[in-house]
Amino acid sequence: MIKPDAVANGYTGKIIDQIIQAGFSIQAMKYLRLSRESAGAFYEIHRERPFFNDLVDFMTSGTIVAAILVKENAVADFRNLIGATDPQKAAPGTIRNLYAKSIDANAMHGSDSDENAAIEAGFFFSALERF
Ligand code: FUP
Repeated sequence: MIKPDAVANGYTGKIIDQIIQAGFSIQAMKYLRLSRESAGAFYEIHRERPFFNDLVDFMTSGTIVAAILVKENAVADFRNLIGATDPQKAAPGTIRNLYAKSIDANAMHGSDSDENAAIEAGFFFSALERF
């Protein structure tokens, strides 16, 4: 998922190019804007954390791009491509290092396991949009 800060700052094309150059293929992709309810559901695991309301505010602040990406070892390779959650700690050349400004507005989301990738794909895309 390309988050609202990166879309609003005009980085969508550069980020998609970096993802493709890194060997991922795009199985499905769309622009959308999350409701508060859907953003809260997506980040349900963080509901009790102090930053939850700010996270929902941010994730509903603008358009996002959701995608299903395919690659061998995709979860680990994608997390390496996007870099650490805090952009100050993200390695040089990673998407968060290049395009994110803060830990809350950090440009990208990547699934943290194959299991969550399947759940998150189902969150954004109907069976008709996947194969
Ligand atoms: P990541 O898997 O790298 O997206 O990181 P987390 O699942 O730990 O966090 C999800 C989102 O919560 C982050 F992208 C931004 C937000 N967050 C904060 O705003 N503050 C924090 O201290 C940690 C996370």
